[in-house]
Amino acid sequence: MNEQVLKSKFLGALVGTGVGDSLGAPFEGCREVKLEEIEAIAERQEVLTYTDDTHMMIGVAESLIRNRGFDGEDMAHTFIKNYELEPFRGYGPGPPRIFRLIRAGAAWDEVAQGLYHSGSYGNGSAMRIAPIGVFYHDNPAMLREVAYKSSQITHAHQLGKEGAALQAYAIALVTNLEPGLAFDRGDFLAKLLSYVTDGVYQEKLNRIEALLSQPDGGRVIIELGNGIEAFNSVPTAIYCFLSQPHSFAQAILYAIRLGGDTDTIGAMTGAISGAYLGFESIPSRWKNKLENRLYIKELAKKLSHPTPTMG
Ligand code: AR6
Ligand code: MG
Repeated sequence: MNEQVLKSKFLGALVGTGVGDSLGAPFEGCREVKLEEIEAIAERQEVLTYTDDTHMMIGVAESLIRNRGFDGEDMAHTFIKNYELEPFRGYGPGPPRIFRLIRAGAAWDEVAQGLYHSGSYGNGSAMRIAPIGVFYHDNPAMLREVAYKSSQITHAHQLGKEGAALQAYAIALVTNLEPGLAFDRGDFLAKLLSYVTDGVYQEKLNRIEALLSQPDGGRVIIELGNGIEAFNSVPTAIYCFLSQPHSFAQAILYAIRLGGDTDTIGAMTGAISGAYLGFESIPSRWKNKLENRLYIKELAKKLSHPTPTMG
């Protein structure tokens, strides 16, 4: 693939996360969201402010760039440093507890196991995964390993780790596709299905094709979910991307209209759509207002240069 196209996809995945997150944030927890309201609120805001989703995605990118690949200890401490600087980003209850324990000396790859008895299956490790998805886009085995290990820092439950790997793989698959060519939905879903190892995700992925053939937002919420659990949001984000694969704006708006965990489902849909369609597909009215956009773009550019060296 042409280097410029690939770079645009890295930019699209990272900026797409930020735009989806910040557009969805005002509607977190809402039951039904009106299209006009999403556009109106975005228009009224001078800056589109992001939440923990993008804040942690930035931490993932910073650590990958610094180490030219994954380093768990460094990524954990990057999360902690960023959290301590900006604790107001709307973090879920789990990560700050983990950060305090690591600060007190706990091992970065063991501490999260103790949360909620068997580790968290919240969507917090999938929402931040875009830099890993694009960075390891041509190495599915390493992608899985790094997705799991990066999740282990805060989300050690198997369903949390698997959700992160599934979201990362969806991003990787579309990063490898030329946006101008026909999109083969069946092939994309088949690849995702054969990648996931958990029955909960397989079952949800199996429902997507039927839901796409008879679009009904209510059924999407019932069958795929719109909650904070990874298994109730990662398959939904994949659905939202597939509902509008050729329009970043339409995919994001669809995701937010479902209500529920709108910032995170928006962020994850934005990551996939942006990685497929590239930076140019993200409407200027949104991306030009994204908080910290120059820094996020710089991270995406740096990430698109080095070659992965470590798993
Ligand atoms: N058993 C029961 N409930 C669980 C379990 C479990 N094993 N794991 C998670 N939960 P957390 P996040 C529930 O705290 O994933 C922010 O708004 C539990 O109720 O790990 O980083 C983000 O933007 C727990 O409080 O946080 C995301 O939208 C909740 O899942 C969202 O929060 C979240 O898990 C998730 O953030
Ligand atoms: Mg959030």
